[in-house]
Amino acid sequence: MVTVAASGARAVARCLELSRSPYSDRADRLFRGWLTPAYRATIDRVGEWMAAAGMTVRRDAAINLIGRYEGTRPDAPALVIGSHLDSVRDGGAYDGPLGVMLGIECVAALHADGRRLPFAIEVIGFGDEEGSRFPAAMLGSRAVAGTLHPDAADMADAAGISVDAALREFGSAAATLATARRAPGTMLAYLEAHIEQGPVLEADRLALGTVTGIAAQLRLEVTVTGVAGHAGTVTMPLRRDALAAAARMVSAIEDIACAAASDLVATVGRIEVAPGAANVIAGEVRFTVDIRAGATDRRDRAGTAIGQAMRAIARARSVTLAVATIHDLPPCPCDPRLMDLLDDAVVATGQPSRRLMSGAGHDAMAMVALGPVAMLFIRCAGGISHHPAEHVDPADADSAFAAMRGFIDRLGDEYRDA
Ligand code: HGY
Ligand code: MN
Ligand code: MN
Repeated sequence: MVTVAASGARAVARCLELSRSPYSDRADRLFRGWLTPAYRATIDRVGEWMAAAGMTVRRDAAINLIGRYEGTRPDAPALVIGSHLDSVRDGGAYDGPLGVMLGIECVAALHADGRRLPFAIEVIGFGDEEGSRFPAAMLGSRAVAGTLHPDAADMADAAGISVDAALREFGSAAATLATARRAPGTMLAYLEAHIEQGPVLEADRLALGTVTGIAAQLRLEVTVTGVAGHAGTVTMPLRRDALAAAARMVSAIEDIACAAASDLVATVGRIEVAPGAANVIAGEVRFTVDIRAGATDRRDRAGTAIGQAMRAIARARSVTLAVATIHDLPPCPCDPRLMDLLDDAVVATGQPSRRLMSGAGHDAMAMVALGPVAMLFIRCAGGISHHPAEHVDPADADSAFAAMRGFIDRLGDEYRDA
């Protein structure tokens, strides 16, 4: 059998393979939820690629997929290279899987050359980063980091299937999620390669960037409760229209974010109206609010202003308001020493180093609880992501592959000399 040499281009091709049936839960577009049939097919396939790259392969209690390539010092903490295998609804092929595939390519190259580092390398495909099936996000990497919310297992998806029931489909269970936690002191460093999902690298005509940090995130679920009624008979002054109130709240949220004139962003991405009939005044509206900024205080000032604005609107319109925090993620600084190593490795590929912030969230935000993290950004066409038009040039993936191997070698040299 002809073995294809490891490369970034092969990582791109594998991401494309995974974007089609049976690795998507939708025939007409890409959606791969955690613990779905498409997820099962995906970890089977990616597990084959990990094994072919010389790794031992296992699944932890959160059904994250973990490949391990031993080092020369069995007791040394491991370099973990990871990203996520789940996708958003109607997503692109590269957000998540590209970082996992590139990790496999780096190990495959070492294996082909018969090389070992002083430390093991583990490649982790996290099962849930997007939160596209269950309400909260990053359940896979949080399980590994040991930072799962206590009631995470009680959450249910839109069909009412709980995390526990979904795990049982894979031979695990909520009660054993704690066993996915990685023992402290066993991770030397975490490296995540990920598409930029923004326009900066393309605007600078660069293939790669070194991430300096990841923005703080606050995600809320807002419930506005009014009184449903007949659209034809309830006069305007007597209405307690939950959707009209929610609409003003959504506009107020956008106004507050725009007025901040900073890196602050706020998004209402999902809204559900009940009962949702054309001739019925809305009785209840639920919507999400996603607030992000590079610094927690900027994020929280906006959160406070948004809460005040929503309460004032609720009072003025005689509707009730309930706000639940879905997740609250502090900003994640990348490690200065690892950033320097990554910069050197990027420069060795022939392009200048370029540092930039990440407004998008990543599993590195969870993994930083276990040790120092570094992220490598890869240019994506038009900065488009969370969209079927997401595209990566195989040549840029080859540059990322070269930079990651340079990073691994530099980390190995540093570890040997320590
Ligand atoms: O929401 C995010 O930033 C990530 O894509 N999950
Ligand atoms: Mn994403
Ligand atoms: Mn992602």
